[in-house]
Amino acid sequence: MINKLAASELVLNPDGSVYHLNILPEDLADKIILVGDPDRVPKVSKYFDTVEVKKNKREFYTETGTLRGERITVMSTGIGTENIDIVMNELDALVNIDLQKKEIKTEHKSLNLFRLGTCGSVNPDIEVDNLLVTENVVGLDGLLHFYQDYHFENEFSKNFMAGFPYEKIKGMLYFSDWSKKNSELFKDAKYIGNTATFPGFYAPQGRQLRLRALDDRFLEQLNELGISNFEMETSAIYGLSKLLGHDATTIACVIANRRRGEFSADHKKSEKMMIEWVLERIIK
Ligand code: R1P
Ligand code: URA
Repeated sequence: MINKLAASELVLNPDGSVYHLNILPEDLADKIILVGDPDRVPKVSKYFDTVEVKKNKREFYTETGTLRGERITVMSTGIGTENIDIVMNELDALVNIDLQKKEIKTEHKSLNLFRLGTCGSVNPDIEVDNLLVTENVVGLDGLLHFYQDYHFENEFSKNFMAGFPYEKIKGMLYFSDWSKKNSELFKDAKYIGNTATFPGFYAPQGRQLRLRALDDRFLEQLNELGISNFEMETSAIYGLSKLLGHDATTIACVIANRRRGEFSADHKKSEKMMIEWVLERIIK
């Protein structure tokens, strides 16, 4: 491992903040809520008692404050695992790299990450407008294959690989699971399930507008392999958290049941319920 990083590797803004997130180490709490939609940031921070930081660049909006005396950050990631690659590396740099010296710190700091997202269900029995916490995740986006030494295997991943019928895509798959440390907090969730993270919203999620998707039975096949739901970020959050030494959990409200063709009648209400449910559990 190279300890001194070149200016081209760890890019900083003129004020010393990390390039995309546009924040400084002191702007960040150790407990971080990640949301996809930038409009979800104030919907979370409105519950904070104080807000001391409000910064943004592109789709990355950050607010840091306190709730019941504890420091907490909420940050938007935008859509997709490419964005998560940026978010996870820059969050880690903020705590584990001396930005001024551009040197990796000898002491490692672990962050506690909670993704509050929306998702679609591939299990006909999962009711919309309920919460689902991700235990296992399969990434169909390929991101973790660009990192050396990433390997994760458990019973779920072995069974999934054994049954996955799409040879063209098989090489892109990778797996991870939730942080055991956080799992206790969410054990009373309505659904604890296995999530597929897709590299797109349309054909990768089986949607067909003017273009045909790979297979009409794609989502059904995934459900038969143990997948409950899907979205576009969790594989990268869980996979990079394992590599970087952080704890991560995804909680999502199910806004669509694709097998039953149903969409939430009021997904803003489910989003609010999710935010309150999670804040109650992560800040005592
Ligand atoms: C697609 O509409 C987006 O919604 C889901 C997907 O993962 C994707 O980012 O999550 P968010 O509601 O957190 O953005
Ligand atoms: N998020 C997704 O990525 N897909 C859906 O259908 C719903 C939420």
